[in-house]
Amino acid sequence: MIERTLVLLKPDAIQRGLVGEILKRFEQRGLKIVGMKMVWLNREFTEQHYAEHVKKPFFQELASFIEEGPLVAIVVEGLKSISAVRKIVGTTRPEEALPGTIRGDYAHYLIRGQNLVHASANQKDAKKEIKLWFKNKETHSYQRDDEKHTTR
Ligand code: DAT
Ligand code: MG
Repeated sequence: MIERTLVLLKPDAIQRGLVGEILKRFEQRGLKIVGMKMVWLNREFTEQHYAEHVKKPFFQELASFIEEGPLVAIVVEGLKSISAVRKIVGTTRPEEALPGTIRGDYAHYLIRGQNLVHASANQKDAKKEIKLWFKNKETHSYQRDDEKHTTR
């Protein structure tokens, strides 16, 4: 099933100059970027995005980090993209993430939630998060020229 999922290149990815490196991993896999923008969060929006974590002990640190600078939000489309993207991203704790994953290649310590990327966890979250982050007009259905080679 063709799905869409929300991915955030968190402020640490921008500060460390890893935006291109991270985008490349989705692009070269044949997953399609159908929405993209730079956003600087305020607390109200952070609480909406991380509603499930607002009461957790790590939330204040996570929120202060995610609001510290701009991030890049993208929508990624493709076959089973929700679970595929989570695999490309790796486990929440970078020290447990497999080499070859984004977190496993570029992070090791989880400091203030700095693990480079957010990716929707399941279909319900993906739907909710894309609606929160992108207006309908800000996502685009289009064909990539390489699809005749990479897509069934
Ligand atoms: P994920 O981002 O892998 O979906 P999550 O939804 O459980 O993980 O948590 C959201 C973010 O919060 C996560 O990327 C990093 C931070 N975080 C999660 N658990 C944490 C913890 N125990 N201590 C510090 N930060 C944590
Ligand atoms: Mg999550």
